[in-house]
Amino acid sequence: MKYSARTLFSQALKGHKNWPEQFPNKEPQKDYDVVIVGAGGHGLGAAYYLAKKYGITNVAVVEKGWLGGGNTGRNTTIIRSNYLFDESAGIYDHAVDLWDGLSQELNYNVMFSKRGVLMLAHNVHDVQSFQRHVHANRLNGVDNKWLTPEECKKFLPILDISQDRRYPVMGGALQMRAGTARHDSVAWGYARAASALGVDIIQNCMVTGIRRGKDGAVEGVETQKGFIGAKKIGVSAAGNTSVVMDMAGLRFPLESYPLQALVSEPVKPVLNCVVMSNAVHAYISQSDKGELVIGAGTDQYTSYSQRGALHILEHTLMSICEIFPIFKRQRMLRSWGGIVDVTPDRSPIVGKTPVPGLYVNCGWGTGGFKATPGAADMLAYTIAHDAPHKINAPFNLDRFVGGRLIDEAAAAAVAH
Ligand code: FAD
Ligand code: PYC
Repeated sequence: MKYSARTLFSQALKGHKNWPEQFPNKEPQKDYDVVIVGAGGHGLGAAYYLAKKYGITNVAVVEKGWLGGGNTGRNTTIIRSNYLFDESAGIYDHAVDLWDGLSQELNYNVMFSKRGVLMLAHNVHDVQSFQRHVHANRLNGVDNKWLTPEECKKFLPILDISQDRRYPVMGGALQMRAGTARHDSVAWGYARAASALGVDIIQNCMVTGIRRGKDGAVEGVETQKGFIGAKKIGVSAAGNTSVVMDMAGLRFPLESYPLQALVSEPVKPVLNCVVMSNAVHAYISQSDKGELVIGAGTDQYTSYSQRGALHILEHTLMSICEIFPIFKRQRMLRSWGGIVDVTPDRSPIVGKTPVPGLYVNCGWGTGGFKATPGAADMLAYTIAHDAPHKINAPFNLDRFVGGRLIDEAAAAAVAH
């Protein structure tokens, strides 16, 4: 008998000591108060906060694959809150605050490591833009400071700051509360904690339809395991949101793109922080195992495939070597891709939809891992109160009608 890679992977997970006792893969009941579509960090976290903060425990998280197998398990784990606009500072910094106590909250080590994120400036535009970010961040109480090339070098000794390079380092913005976390631990930590509070996690169960009553309100979801009734539905299905929303008759302002990453063979500690270079398009950190973790750019073409084009990886590695010639002979171990859904202003949508009882968390694009606890908290709040919290209120769907965009794409000059 032949097994797919996915089957083998899920069998390997079952062999893990925490499986299945601590993450029971339930069969669905007939009815729930809330069904969350998508068992990524955001969906599992929302289920956890619904149960923990609001006592809503009759909740199911319905997942087409395995928990954490989407973007949550595929990203480069960069956590930071150094965005330009006030609204972004509100939601991303709320997330960074929650990251701080998350291991204790979940009793599961998510390995949040505040090793600092250094964003390198290579031209006058970068310098002006990053300094503007530093000022805006500080006005919002978000830590971020400007470093000269010498200060960058002092902080990151392997950095080459000679000014005759093709992309000279003209300075950098350093956020010290920023860093990385262990991505699958986040999904598993939320899953275990939610499950312990009574939440059902139903894997291998794709949602294929959203049933609405005569009054237009949601009644439940059609799935591969049959109909599951729900008074409220929260959709947190990154990359696939437009497909799921279409099931409710809604057209969403989203495009889905593959986004890739890759890791090198493990090496001894060499990189003490996260480095981002928007102009050259290189993002790199070193994992606790020693692998260099490298993020690529999105493909140019829309797709729902969890793999991207080879030339994107090639470009990424050229960029990394441009900034760090020291890595030129480093061998790569593996690469993978995920699907990210992006909005026109590259800011997320977290809130109510025009369909009564249907809520959404999407559009985090290339940058939603950092937001996981904050987004989950806000989705849970919105579902519990049938109204957004003041932090996620600006990230509503209506802004694409009214034009009150939160244009972080223009602010950063790249999608990240
Ligand atoms: P996911 O983890 O993708 O969860 C959504 C789940 O919904 C999936 O498990 C999927 O299977 C499920 N689903 C979809 N459709 C259905 C359906 N019909 N029925 C049932 N289930 C369904 N962000 C950062 O902040 N920092 C980074 O460094 C970073 N790097 C990235 C690098 C890569 C290569 C990628 C792909 C993404 C990166 N991101 C990063 C973005 C980040 O990973 C995502 O924004 C975030 O993980 C989204 O979390 P989620 O829980 O919403 O989505
Ligand atoms: O959001 O910081 C980010 C990021 C870096 C690479 C992909 N996303």
